[in-house]
Amino acid sequence: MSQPTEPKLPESDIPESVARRRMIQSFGWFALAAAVPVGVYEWITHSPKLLGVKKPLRRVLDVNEEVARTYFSNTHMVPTFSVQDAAQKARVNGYDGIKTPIPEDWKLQIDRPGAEPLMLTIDDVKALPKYDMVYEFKCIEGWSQVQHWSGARLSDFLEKYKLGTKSGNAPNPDATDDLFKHVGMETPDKGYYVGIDIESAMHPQTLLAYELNGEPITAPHGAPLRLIIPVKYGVKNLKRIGRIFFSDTRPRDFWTERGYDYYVGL
Ligand SMILES: Nc1nc2c(c(=O)[nH]1)N[C@H]1C(S)=C(S)[C@@H](COP(=O)(O)O)O[C@H]1N2
Ligand SMILES: [Mo]
Repeated sequence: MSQPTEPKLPESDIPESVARRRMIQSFGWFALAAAVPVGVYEWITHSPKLLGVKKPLRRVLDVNEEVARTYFSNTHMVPTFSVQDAAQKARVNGYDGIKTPIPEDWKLQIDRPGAEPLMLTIDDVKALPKYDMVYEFKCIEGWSQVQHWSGARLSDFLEKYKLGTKSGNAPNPDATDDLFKHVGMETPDKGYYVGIDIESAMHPQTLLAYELNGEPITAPHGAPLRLIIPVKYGVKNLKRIGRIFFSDTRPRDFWTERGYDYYVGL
């Protein structure tokens, strides 16, 4: 197997908005989630003096509640396009974990705390409401393409199968402590694997996708089921999902092990 050599995006090529968001990320997603909707980010950056002023504890609690709501409402949406704008032929990139034939007995394995793993079929995923996502897929190698994917929202999936929580209940905006911090996914042969923060996993535009351009996904694009996560670069969009699990520690990540940023958000 040849050494993977996805070139790292030079810092100077990173748009200012991305650089700023990265800075905010290091400050913490919770801070961003809390700050943007209530204008606190502006307040902090433009009125540093006020930071020294003691605020009633109640205000802090309000902000915490805002965090919990935002966690679920996920107001930041990636721009979408009409179906006609999608490339007729989607580009293929990356074969790690999909070099062997798709296992004939393929099932989607979902690990759960204190319970047997769920073993699901593609029909189980198709039973959920179907969404189309036409958006600009971006690879850190420097290419992008408007692509049309369809599938079930990962958030609907977690809700239906009561996943991502320590209690075994469905995710609940009033109990974010109950949520695991990360989702891990890997191919059936474990040749490719990603870790994703739960906020991005539960974003309304994140799909368990089974169609590309209205047709079942082909093997090179990740049949029978792949992750489409528009708030992340291509690397996190794992093809041929075999297993999904949840944890509070970062799941291992193929490209992070090869020197990439873990978060790789847009
Ligand atoms: N299993 C697996 N998934 C993967 C990869 C891979 O090598 N193996 N490459 C990633 C990268 S770097 C990109 S850009 C996208 C490309 O998806 P595509 O081939 O459908 O264009 O898949 C991602 N998911
Ligand atoms: Mo990529």
